[in-house]
Amino acid sequence: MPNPLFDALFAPHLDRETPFLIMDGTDDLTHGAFLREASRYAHTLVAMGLAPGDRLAAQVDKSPEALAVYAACIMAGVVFLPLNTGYTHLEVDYFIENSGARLVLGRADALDELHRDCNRMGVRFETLEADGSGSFPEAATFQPTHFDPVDRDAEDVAALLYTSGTTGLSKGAMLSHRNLLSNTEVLTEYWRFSSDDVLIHALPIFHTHGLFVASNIALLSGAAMIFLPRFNLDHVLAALPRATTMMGVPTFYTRLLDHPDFTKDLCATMRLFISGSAPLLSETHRAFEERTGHRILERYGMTETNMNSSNPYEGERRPGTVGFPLPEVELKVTDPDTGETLPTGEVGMIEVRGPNVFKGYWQMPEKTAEELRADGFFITGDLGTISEDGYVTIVGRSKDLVISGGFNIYPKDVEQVLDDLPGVLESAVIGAPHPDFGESVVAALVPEQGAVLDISDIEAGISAHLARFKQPRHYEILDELPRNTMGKVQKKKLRKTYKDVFKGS
Ligand code: MLC
Ligand code: AMP
Repeated sequence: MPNPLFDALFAPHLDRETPFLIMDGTDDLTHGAFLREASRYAHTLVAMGLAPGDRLAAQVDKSPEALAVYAACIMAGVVFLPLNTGYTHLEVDYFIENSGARLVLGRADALDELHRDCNRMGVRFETLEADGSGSFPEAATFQPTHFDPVDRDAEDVAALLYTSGTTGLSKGAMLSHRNLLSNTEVLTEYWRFSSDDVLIHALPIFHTHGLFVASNIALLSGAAMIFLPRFNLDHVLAALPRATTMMGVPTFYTRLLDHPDFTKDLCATMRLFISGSAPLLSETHRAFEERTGHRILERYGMTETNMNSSNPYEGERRPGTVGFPLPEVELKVTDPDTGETLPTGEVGMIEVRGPNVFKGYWQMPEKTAEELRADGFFITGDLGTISEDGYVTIVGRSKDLVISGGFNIYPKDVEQVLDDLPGVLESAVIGAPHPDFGESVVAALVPEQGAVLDISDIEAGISAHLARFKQPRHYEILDELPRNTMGKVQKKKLRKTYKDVFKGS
């Protein structure tokens, strides 16, 4: 019986007692041990009444057990919905409600709020802690260690990943077995991954980068992962001499470069550093090569499409570019107004088509139609150009989006919360260059007539509603927002005015 992701990522390793998750300080896990754990979880999902196609939402810390939940979902045909651990319970409520999740896995510290919300919504709640304990793994203790995978079609949805939008409404991107597997196969070959590799995994596993790019590639190739709970500089420095590859957001690389212990010698066993999720500055690329002799390989992707383009493994890794469209991916640059393909070298909207492109947004056909053309091209919202020799460069975004340390923040999400605070007439949220996070959030606030705004009140007022990473790091109080003749807020002007607020921070 076919189950495309199971057959490719898990089946070959079922009885392999080869290193899979190398843990710092706790027990390492072999491929076999990981899959036995995942099998017990898959039985537990069935025992809890989940059927193929049901959604499981998980807001849990990174751990082997959390990754095993993903694997269990694939085995049982359950749609996996991972959530940023930084989200407040109010943010999570929306995802649970919108997806119609049958089961929510959370941390005990969320018990009071999230558990209560789940009770209200009639959704089952179980716990999974960072150390692998909790009511869910407990329920799995005596389940069998073999699970016959549920039959799945390549077009069946394997995961639902929410991405916000310029309207402030989060949309669940439906990713099928084919979407995920085709991209994993292409990338594994493009980046030459094999069972000899040891990948430093310091990314979160609730996003495309850490889950589908890093973990799926390791599984397909049989590579091991040094599985760190988060990006801790000392732990990454300690891991480097045991590793061959690393994947990260640009903040990983700037932080490494800022540390005097990060040397060429430390990278002696490394063959490849990969960067993505946000623009890598050319100066970082050059400084990295000077320090280590390695040219970072930059690639470009997004939640809806997985990876679209990559600099080559062999050949020139050109700083400031995201390389060539990947095999099987068509990438074109179009006129944002007409959709016509533009001549080589011109800047326009990047559109992509291929087996990597998602199936659409969960129960939002009209949103899907706005971004996914009938001919299969997805309108990315990224502005770019293709050079004569085929390199793609991203020059900006048409979507109103801030990318901070690889996390996406949609200004509308933040503005809606700010506008609701007492004394705030209106707000405008922008991104400004930040030395550590690449970009960080700035809010311009206009008080209601007669009101005096106190920033600490504002900060307290938003903290229950917005994940910490979305919260503004700098505020400006203005008499009015700059507007054009049509009355539209001139964010470009605000970005220019406040471009230096994080300089030196
Ligand atoms: C943490 N904080 C952030 C933040 N991460 N604030 C803004 N932006 C971020 N990215 C908050 C913390 O809550 C903390 O709040 C403060 O900032 C300082 O935390 P820190 O200790 O410096 O942060 P750290 O834990 O080191 O995290 C930084 C990071 C992490 C860059 C290592 O954010 C990270 O791992 N980012 C990767 C994101 C990612 O995987 N993106 C892929 C998306 S998929 P306080 O209150 O203490 O000040 C995608 C598609 C593709 O985009 O192409 O890949
Ligand atoms: P997400 O929705 O979290 O998947 O974020 C996807 C967005 O991240 C893309 O649409 C781009 O704007 C941005 N992105 C990803 N990789 C890169 C890159 N290498 N350079 C510039 N932007 C990138």
